[in-house]
Amino acid sequence: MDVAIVMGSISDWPNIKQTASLLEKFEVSFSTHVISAHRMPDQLQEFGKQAKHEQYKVIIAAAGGAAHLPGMLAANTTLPVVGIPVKTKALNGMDSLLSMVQMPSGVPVATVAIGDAGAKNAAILAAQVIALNNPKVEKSLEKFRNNQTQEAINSNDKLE
Ligand code: RP5
Repeated sequence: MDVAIVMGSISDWPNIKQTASLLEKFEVSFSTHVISAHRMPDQLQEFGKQAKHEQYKVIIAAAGGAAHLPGMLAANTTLPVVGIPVKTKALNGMDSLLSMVQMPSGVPVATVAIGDAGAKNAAILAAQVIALNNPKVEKSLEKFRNNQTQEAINSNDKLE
């Protein structure tokens, strides 16, 4: 598998299944995992340490609240980690966003937007990395971009 999608809780899945759907569309191979940083700290560390050995090329990590999952995965691997801040009830995901994007110097988490846009952009960003060495994925991405452009152009027809 090229990409690992890791989420902190099964409660993240309704948001994160959009990431999985887009990776499928781009024909990027991936696996999905629930690994809670605070409820499964040993498993989290093990996953990060083994990720390169498992041949993953990118890790997508989604979490909400005090969202240490992506940062702790990044601390245990030199693979690129894309963080998705899950929208929370208490603070609308600002907590998730800041705890990912404000990683101290030395261990980056490539943080995307809160919620749906982030879930989709994480898949696109991961596919762009995979496309560097995979012409089939590169083609899928080009098609996706062209369709998106065409839809935006066509939306002019809806103006009165
Ligand atoms: C985080 O805490 C998860 O990523 C989730 O977004 C949030 C709440 O988890 P649950 O209490 O719903 O399992 O670890």
